[in-house]
Amino acid sequence: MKPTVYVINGPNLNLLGNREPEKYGRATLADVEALCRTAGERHGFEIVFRQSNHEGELVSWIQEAGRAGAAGIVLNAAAYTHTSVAILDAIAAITLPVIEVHLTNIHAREPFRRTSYVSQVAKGVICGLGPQGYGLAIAGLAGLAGQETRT
Ligand code: CA2
Repeated sequence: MKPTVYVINGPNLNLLGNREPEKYGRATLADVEALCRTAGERHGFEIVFRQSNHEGELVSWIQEAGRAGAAGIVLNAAAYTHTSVAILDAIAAITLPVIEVHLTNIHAREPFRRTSYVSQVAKGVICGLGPQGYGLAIAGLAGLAGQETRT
């Protein structure tokens, strides 16, 4: 059985591609999911892809990934990145690597976006590269897991 990577997306990311394309681009969340599945195939991972607008649901999925013994989590917690001690605590309570991803460069935007609770407990952080950041995060998890990659 292939190891699993959870890709977890936070609030409003369901709107991707339909609103504010100048900020977040034209790719939809379905496009991001397809990109993740392609990267998963390349790196030998099963992909569980989720999105929620609810903080507690994100916390439950982080716990689920921990219980399931996943290879890692790719997490775009969206606005909860900057506010959620609950998500920080959930990540701190599991041992799997979490790669924090943002479509935009959160350091080049409003000052409040420079604070990330997720970064304090993430193994790595990728931001500003758009949807390809998700693929790079999956490649990073493959490297950490010593996973064979298809050329
Ligand atoms: O750049 C990112 O990926 C963010 O996580 C996106 C969040 C934002 O709060 C973070 O600071 C950075 C916002 C997600 C909202 O997504 C939308 C997509 C299309 C239209 C409106 C919102």
